[in-house]
Amino acid sequence: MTQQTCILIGAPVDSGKRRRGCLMGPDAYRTAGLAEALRDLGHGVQDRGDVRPAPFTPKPHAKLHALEETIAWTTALAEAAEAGLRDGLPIFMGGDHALSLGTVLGAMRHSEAQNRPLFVLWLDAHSDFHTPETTDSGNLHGTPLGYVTGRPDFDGFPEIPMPLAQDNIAIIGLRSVDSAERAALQDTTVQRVDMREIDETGIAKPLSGFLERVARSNGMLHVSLDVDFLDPSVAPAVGTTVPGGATIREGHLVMEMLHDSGLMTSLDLVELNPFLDERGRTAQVMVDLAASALGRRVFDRPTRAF
Ligand code: 6HN
Ligand code: MN
Ligand code: MN
Ligand code: MN
Repeated sequence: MTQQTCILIGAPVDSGKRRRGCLMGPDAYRTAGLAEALRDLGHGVQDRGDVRPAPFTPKPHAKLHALEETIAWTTALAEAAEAGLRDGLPIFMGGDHALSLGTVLGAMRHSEAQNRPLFVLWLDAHSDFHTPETTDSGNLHGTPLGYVTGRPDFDGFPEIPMPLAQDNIAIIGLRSVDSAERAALQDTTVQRVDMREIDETGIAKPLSGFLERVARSNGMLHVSLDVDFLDPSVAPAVGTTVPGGATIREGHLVMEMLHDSGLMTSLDLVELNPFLDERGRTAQVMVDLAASALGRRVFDRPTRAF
């Protein structure tokens, strides 16, 4: 198994929505033993501590919650992501999904410097494709895919160098998409895999199709794992639970396939709200999934094409 240098980066972002608690996420992952699990697999692990937002002045906004703070996090996390990608495989311990405004931006800058295309795998019940104009909730954790694909009205956010190509995005696990997001997504080539497709065909098939495309393009692959991708019965510690989510086995299969592919270059663990957890079990599930993505296996098996 290839050994990696895993760079753990705490991203205690709590500004992407109104319900508080995701700021405790990084320490929950540390407590649940993320670093130890990765070291047990033979990887090098560096915990760089928690990122802080760039300086900002909060300004009230008629609709958007904590806009200035979220912009400040985006600036800081894009830099942390770029630096982390230069040194190894960054794993962002969130924090709510607004952190991906910054981590994907950083990955875009890095892949541009490497002259390799960036692909993004979004494992989520939601599509997070809003713009600051289309969001009804005003919660910016619902906007990162809108931002990185160059949708309008992200005033004040860092400039997007070159929008992420729609063809390079897959969203898997969908079961809660707002009508404005649906309308916008329907005009795109973003690969959308909802729970019905997963029920009908299994999760491996759409995922392998996507991974094949990444491999063919010699792409870099950023994976963003939202806790609510999983069913709330197995992962209750999230503010935006939606019934009918992925099972533990579907989650692990995705992670195992990612590992077999050797393609993943950065990983977000987002939306864990330890205040809502039951004796740390959601944090533990997320640590176990990350370990699967980095090669944890019960038995060795012959490598097969993904
Ligand atoms: N997430 N579409 C809803 C909204 O408020 O815009 C939910 C967003 C959920 C965000 O999954 O990270
Ligand atoms: Mn999300
Ligand atoms: Mn979600
Ligand atoms: Mn919405």
